[in-house]
Amino acid sequence: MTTTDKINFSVADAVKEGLTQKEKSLPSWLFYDAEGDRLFQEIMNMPEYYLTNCEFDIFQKYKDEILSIISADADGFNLIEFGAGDGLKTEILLKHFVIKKANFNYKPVDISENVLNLLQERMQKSIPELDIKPINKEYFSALDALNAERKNPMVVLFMGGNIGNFALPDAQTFINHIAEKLRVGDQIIMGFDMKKDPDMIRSAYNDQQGITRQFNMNLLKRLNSELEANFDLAEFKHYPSYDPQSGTTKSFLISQKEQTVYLKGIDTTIHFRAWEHIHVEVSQKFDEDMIEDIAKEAGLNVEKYFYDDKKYFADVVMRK
Ligand code: AVJ
Repeated sequence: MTTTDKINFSVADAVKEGLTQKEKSLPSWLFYDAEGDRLFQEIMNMPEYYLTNCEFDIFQKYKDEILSIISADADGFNLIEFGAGDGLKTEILLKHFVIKKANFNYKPVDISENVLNLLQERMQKSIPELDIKPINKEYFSALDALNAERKNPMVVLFMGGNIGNFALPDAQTFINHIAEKLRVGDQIIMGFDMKKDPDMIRSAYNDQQGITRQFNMNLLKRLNSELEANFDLAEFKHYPSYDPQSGTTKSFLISQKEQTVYLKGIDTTIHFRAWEHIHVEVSQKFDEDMIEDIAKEAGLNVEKYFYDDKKYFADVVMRK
């Protein structure tokens, strides 16, 4: 096998584009190779990573109120979920909706057929009565396909802190696009991580055991193996920041000296000044005013905030 045979071109393109810009950056989806998936699971078990339990608590506590706000004035609804993952959290809602004999179908959307198959298997085992129809498409084409055939209202679920991985203008564009495809009365339920004690936020992205550090450094390891790069991991450091004014957490990999790295797989040489950074992730935090503004701009009304006990996180219901 030659070098180029092994290379995943979307990774190669993203890395080349990100590292040859004036301000170096890498897209955060690059974190998630097999090792990155494993490390993220570990992050979720860290005491500092408060996000893990928030949505569980919210769904356990408010599943009934969530159902009534969804089905308030409809005979039935289509529940579309973007990025369901393993479905562990969604299952709490789905079980309750089925017990309450709500008239709905569940349509998880993912571009990975594998993810959908695992999810379907799991749900069929734990909730046999569930009407589940996975859609193996990109998010917005899935909404188009559903719009072509549906009568009942649609509820779009987008949970986790996932919207936070977009820079704010991109988050707005993403929500605008969903909203454009909704009909009047349709709803979105979206998870937002809220502004809180800045020290607590910084610790969540810099746990004591150093798992988040490993998660970030794994990006360079990945480039070393997939793109045959020669990053010396000891010469870079993980640095997370939080700006309470903007609510933006950013993670950086910082070059601790002037150095040159060669990525053989894409025949690219990258020069780093001492203390130059690579921006690798945004994790945006919100307050109610920000959410209100985003909703308004997208032509949506905020109907309800569902919070965990400590008000760290909100699942927000918005209606067109
Ligand atoms: C998966 C986007 C919710 O931003 O909190 C965790 C990813 N990065 N620790 C987040 C992540 C570092 C996480 N999300």
